[in-house]
Amino acid sequence: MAVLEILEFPDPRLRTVASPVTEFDDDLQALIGDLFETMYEAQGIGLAATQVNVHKRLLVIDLSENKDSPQVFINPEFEVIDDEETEYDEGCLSVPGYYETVCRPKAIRVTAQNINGEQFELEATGLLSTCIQHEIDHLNGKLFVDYLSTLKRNRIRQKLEKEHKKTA
Ligand code: GNR
Ligand code: NI
Repeated sequence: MAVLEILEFPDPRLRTVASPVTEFDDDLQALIGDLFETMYEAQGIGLAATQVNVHKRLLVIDLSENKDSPQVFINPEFEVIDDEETEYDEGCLSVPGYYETVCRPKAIRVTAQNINGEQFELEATGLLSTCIQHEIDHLNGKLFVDYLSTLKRNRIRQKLEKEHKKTA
């Protein structure tokens, strides 16, 4: 397993729309292992393949305190089942150091495939709902900063670009 580099906003590669996973093979297993290792190392609760420059429709989540409840979603789709909105202070490993309130639909029904290609379905509310929507946005080239005002987004972009120049 390996810790992979996480792309940071405003890297244009984060805008790539990911393609469906079609092969449920050893390479996919290895990629999923790397995604978890990268997410745990970065102390995130979720990670989309897009963030490590792999443009496949695949994401991992672990919301547990002890980091012992890994969840994998391959080719995920969701529908809104309660369009009441909830607010959450969102952060993103691709926008390090910034937290902003984002409104999203409260309850969703998710369908996805597991590591063996088997279809499953679940309903999510709360942080799981927010996190799945945040990760599926990544697969579509979207970031949480896109929900903020242009002014806020540009401020964050400028500050991160400055950081990147320092460490480049
Ligand atoms: O670690 C993460 N925390 C988080 C907090 C609130 C809403 C969404 C997230 S996801 C984020 C990890 C990440 O960037 N996933 O794409
Ligand atoms: Ni993110």
